[in-house]
Amino acid sequence: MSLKDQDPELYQAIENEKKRAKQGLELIASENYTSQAVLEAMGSILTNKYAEGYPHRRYYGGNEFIDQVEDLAIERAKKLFGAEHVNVQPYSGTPANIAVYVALVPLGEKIMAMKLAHGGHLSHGHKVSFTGQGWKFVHYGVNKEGWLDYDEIERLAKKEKPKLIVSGFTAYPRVVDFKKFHEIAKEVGAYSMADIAHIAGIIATGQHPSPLPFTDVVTTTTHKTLRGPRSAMIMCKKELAEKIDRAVFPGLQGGPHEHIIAAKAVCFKEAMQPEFKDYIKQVLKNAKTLALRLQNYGFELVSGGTDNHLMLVDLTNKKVTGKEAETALDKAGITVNKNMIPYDPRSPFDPSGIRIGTPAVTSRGMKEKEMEKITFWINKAIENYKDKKVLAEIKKEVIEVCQAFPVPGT
Ligand code: DSN
Repeated sequence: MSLKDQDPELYQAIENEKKRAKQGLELIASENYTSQAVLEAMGSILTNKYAEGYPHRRYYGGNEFIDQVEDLAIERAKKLFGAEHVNVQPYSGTPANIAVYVALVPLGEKIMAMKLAHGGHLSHGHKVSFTGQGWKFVHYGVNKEGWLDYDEIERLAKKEKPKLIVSGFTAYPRVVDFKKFHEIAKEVGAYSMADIAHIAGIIATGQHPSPLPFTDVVTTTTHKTLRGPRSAMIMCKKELAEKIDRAVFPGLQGGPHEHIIAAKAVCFKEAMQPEFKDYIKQVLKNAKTLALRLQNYGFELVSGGTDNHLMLVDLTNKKVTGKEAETALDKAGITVNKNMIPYDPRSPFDPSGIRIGTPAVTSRGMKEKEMEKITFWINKAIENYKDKKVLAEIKKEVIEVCQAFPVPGT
């Protein structure tokens, strides 16, 4: 029986979400739209199978085809990123990061990472995350202009002597010098780890310097710029393979989600195609256009611009808070997220900024012309953030333009 017939209530919720996706502009920097093929693999019968263990070393019978699926995902990921070893089983980004910490750093020992308020991640040792409770994190930040200061990071590493140094960020709009991070780690006898979740697609297509092969461990989610299923993986040097694999299973996880692993294999193949490289090129062009146009409207961008798919807008001079801007834009059919800016005097619940990204709108085929239109709407919505009528008018225009840009998979 079809979902529609068997469970109309749930079916309707999905249809509503489809409509929301089609009628709105998705500018959340970590979101994207997967292909039909990725969706198909995720919805396949592979979800039925238990496959605890690793390919050709399982705790259950009947895994000959599951092994083929996982082998394909591993081989493709290795090729795509030039990795020595890949574990495709982590369920998501945070569990992947925890698995690395478990594998390489005894509980209670020191790890260094970027603070959340400056563009890090909860799983990089924030106190409300288990990571911040299980290990002793020391945090670096960006300078007053919003840039990483490698001399300062080196000074802190020498003083604190962590066992692991984490690079990779969720709200840093500039190129990251992964080589420098690795060198600092080696200087103090630490492992180097890069969490490339946000920029994985940019790295895979050679449009941002890669942390591989020199970084000891690289984690990534697979659903952001990489445009795959909501999941993650860990890449590492051969000599760390056993530790990492053991930390994932049996250390932290049980049965792998082979339907999602299949979808990752599909995504890795897609990411090797010339069309994907062109897609990422456009993501970057769109981000540059959006950033420049916002600046023309008097918006201040942390670090003064962007080199990647995202930008951080400091709304202080606009006399609007991040929460007010997010709410107003929502009403106008434009989805962004409120975000702390470095040295933010406000709270995470109502910070001074918003984060904007172009991966999702670019997957719909939008280009520079649409980015200009989008900045016009963003400016208008923020200038009139209390005016329901203006926001409703913008929403109407947004819906009209969106009709010409189908959402993949809907
Ligand atoms: N939620 C992701 C982001 O938006 O960057 C990180 O987990």
